Amino acid sequence: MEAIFRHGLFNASSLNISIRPISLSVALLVVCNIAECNQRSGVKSGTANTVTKTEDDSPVIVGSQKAPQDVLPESMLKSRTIGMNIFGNALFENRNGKFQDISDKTGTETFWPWGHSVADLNADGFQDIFVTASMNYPFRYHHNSLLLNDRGERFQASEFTLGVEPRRDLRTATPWFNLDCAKADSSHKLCEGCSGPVTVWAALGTRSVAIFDLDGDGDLDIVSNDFNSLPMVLVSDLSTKNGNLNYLKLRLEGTRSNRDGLGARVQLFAGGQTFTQVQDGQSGYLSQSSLPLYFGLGETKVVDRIEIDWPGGLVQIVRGPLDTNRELAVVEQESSP
Ligand SMILES: [Ca+2]
Ligand SMILES: [Ca+2]
Ligand SMILES: [Ca+2]
Repeated sequence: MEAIFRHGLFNASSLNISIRPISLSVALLVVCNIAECNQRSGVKSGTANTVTKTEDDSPVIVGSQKAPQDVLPESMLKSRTIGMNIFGNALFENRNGKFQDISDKTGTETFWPWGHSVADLNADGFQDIFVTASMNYPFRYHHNSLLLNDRGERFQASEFTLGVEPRRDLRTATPWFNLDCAKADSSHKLCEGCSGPVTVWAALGTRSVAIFDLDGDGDLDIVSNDFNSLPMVLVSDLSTKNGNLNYLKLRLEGTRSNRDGLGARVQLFAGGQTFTQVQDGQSGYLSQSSLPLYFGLGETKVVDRIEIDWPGGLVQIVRGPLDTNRELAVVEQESSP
């Protein structure tokens, strides 16, 4: 299956994407943060698999008598000085109520994240991740990441093969502020060696990203919010390139619980497989995607059954066969049948 993202605002040349699969069979939690020594949110223990946090956010190791170098995640050990690195993503696997960091072995460490949005960008039934990155002035540019889920086993960094990077015209920076080195700003450190007006540039940086079907053609598109710069609109051509695209959008309408069914757990049964999603608002950091749940179905064309566990406690069953490639609205029942 192939798909391509086109920079809608920038007319960047499209790149063919070899889209690989994504979806995880167990509950997973992705945590992104960016921090230096006194801002980290915790480290895991080597034996107790416990994540903790101190009041001043300094790192702490729980449940282990091992030396730090024996218990810190692999990604932290790549720094020469512990505590002076950027602490990137952490992907925690829920193992019967205890979480284990699997970010390195699953390929989810991107080293400079701001936030992430999760959706099935190639509609293969496995959830993919878009991770925003970069820090603007005075830091260097860092690319955004698109991690394609390789059938729940690991993620493949695909931002360059899918056309997300590089940006239009290879842009990595933008004018940030001006200095008058002849007068008011003459003592500024950046005026050294300069005697006239100076424009200081900064690296571009993406903060948030929303994923939804922007043009209503059945594939998921991406819109980013870039700090002090234009947004990026990444338009997918999956629906035109893949004549076998199969998906179902599910819009929940709550009655007894809440209007949009936030908190509902949905299981979709199709082709002998079970697809599970939670109506969590479909949101990344500082962004809000559209609410219909988007189920990529891979090769499956008919849905056999949908089970919705509404937050009010009612379990509702929608019996099939149900046609795909459309939006289906389900209204919460007033009571169990
Ligand atoms: Ca996918
Ligand atoms: Ca679309
Ligand atoms: Ca499209």
